[in-house]
Amino acid sequence: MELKCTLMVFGFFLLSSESYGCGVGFKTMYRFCVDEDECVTPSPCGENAQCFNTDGSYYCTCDEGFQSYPANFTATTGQCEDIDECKEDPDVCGTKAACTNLLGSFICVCHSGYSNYGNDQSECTESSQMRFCVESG
Ligand SMILES: [Ca+2]
Repeated sequence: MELKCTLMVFGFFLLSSESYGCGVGFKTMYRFCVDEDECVTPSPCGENAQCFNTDGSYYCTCDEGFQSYPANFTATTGQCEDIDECKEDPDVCGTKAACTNLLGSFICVCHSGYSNYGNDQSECTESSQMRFCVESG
């Protein structure tokens, strides 16, 4: 009878330690509490974000072109949203172009006669070809 009671207590101890012994962010492995890697796929950070596993927790940061408040967040405290570069900086493309916001990016479309020479995110200057025509014509 005494042995049976001891086994029951021991069994309860094992059960409880496996179910409740480890805090949030940890899991039981061979009766030890080890860090749980929350960043395994699917990532809790959602799209357009990077997940960083830490001891007992994790955090997310946004990819370039996206932002969140706060900058470091978890699935319950934030998410990444596209930065509207055209709104944030109305002069980002200068006065010789139209700015178009894209998901995670933006593009400057030059007015006629102006060019940013293949760098779609820079200000447009007077096209050298145009200048040549004006100068020679
Ligand atoms: Ca954008």
